[in-house]
Amino acid sequence: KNDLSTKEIGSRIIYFDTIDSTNNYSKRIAKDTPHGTIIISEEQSGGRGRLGRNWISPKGEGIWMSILLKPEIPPTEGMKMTQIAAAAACQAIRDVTALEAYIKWPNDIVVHGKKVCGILTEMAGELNQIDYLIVGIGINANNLSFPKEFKDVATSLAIEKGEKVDRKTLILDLLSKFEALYCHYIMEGKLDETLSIIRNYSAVLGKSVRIIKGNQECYAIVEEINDEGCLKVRYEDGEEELLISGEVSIRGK
Ligand code: BT5
Repeated sequence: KNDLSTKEIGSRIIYFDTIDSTNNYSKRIAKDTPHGTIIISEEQSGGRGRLGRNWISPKGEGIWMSILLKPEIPPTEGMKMTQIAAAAACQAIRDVTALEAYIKWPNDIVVHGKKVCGILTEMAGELNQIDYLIVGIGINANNLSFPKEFKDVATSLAIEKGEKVDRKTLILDLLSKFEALYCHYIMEGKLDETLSIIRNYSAVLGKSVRIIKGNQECYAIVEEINDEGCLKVRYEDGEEELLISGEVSIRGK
C-alpha cells in the first residue's frame, strides 16, 4: 500500500529484497523509467559510496534507496540535489526520531559525531542538459552493530536513540520533505529553504576541519556556505577557497 503524500516523487516504487546497489539498478533502467521513481532494497550486496568506496547495507536494518529524477537542468546544477537530499534527510531524522542530527557538508548526516546517513548523487547526460539524475540515500536506521573498522565513524538511529525506528514513517517523511525542497528549487530556482536547513544544522560551519582532496590533506576554517551551496574555507596560511561538493571529504580536526 502506498501512503505517500507526494505528487511526483514516489509516483512509482520498485522494491527489492536484495540488489547489488539501488543506484546501479536505477542506472540500468533509467532510460525507460519515469521521473520520480523510487528504487528501494532491504539489502545491497554492492552498496557504493563516493569515489569507489563501499557502503555496507545489511538486510532489513537500513533504508537503502535511490530517487530517479529527470529535471531540465545542466549537470553543473546536479550536485544541488545532494544538498536537497541532505537537508530533507537531516530534517526528517530530527522530526521522526528527535535525535540531534547534523549535516557534514556535502553528503553526510551525523548524530553524536558519527555517520548515520550518506548520499551519493550520480548523473548522465550532455553538457547543457542531463538525461537523468540518481540520488542515492543510505540511512543506518536499525543496525545494531557495525564491523569493527567502522565502530568509531558509523552509528545508527536505533543505537543512538536506544530503540528501533519505524523505517516507513521515516521514508514517507523524508520523501515529502525532499519533494517540497526539490519543487521549490526546480520551479522557482530557489535553494534558499535547503540552504537554511544546511546552515542551521551544519556540523562544519565556523569549525576547523581537515580537508581531503585526492591524496592532499590540509586544515581550514569553514567560513560560509554560499548561496550556491559551495563551502568557503580559509586555510592556515590565510588563503581562501570555494569548494564544490563532490571533490572533497571533510573530517573533524
Ligand atoms: C557516501 O559515500 O556516504 C554515500 C553513501 C550512499 C549510499 C546509498 S544506499 C542507496 C544507494 N545505493 C548505493 O549503492 N549507494 C547509495 P562516502 O562519503 O564516500 O562514504 C563512504 C564511507 O563511509 C566508506 O568508505 C566507509 O568508511 C563509510 N561507510 C560505509 N558504509 C557505511 C555505513 N553503512 N554507515 C556509515 N558509514 C559507512
